[in-house]
Amino acid sequence: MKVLLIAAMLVFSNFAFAKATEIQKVISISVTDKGFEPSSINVEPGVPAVLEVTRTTDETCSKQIQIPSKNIKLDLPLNKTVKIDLGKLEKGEIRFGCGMNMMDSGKIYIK
Ligand SMILES: [Cu+2]
Repeated sequence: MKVLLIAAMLVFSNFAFAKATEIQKVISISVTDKGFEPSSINVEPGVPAVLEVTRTTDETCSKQIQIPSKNIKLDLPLNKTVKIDLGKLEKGEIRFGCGMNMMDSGKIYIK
């Protein structure tokens, strides 16, 4: 009985994992000498999303990315992709910007 229960749990967790990875939305942006590209992104609500950010230039103040509404501030190493789990997106907007939260910025529109 115990074995059956464990087997059932394994099957279920594998199923849940497969489903979660299947519907995950990946949003890829770059930091270039023009800023965040793209800086305006549209996604549908209700989907777990991951933001992948790659800085490809040193000619920018955006050596960090900041997402104030999620209390996120991360270093962006040159030419390395940084993954940020945004969780399930609800209707609205998520603003992101450089480490100083100044000129370079962009928005994810969830609608
Ligand atoms: Cu800046």
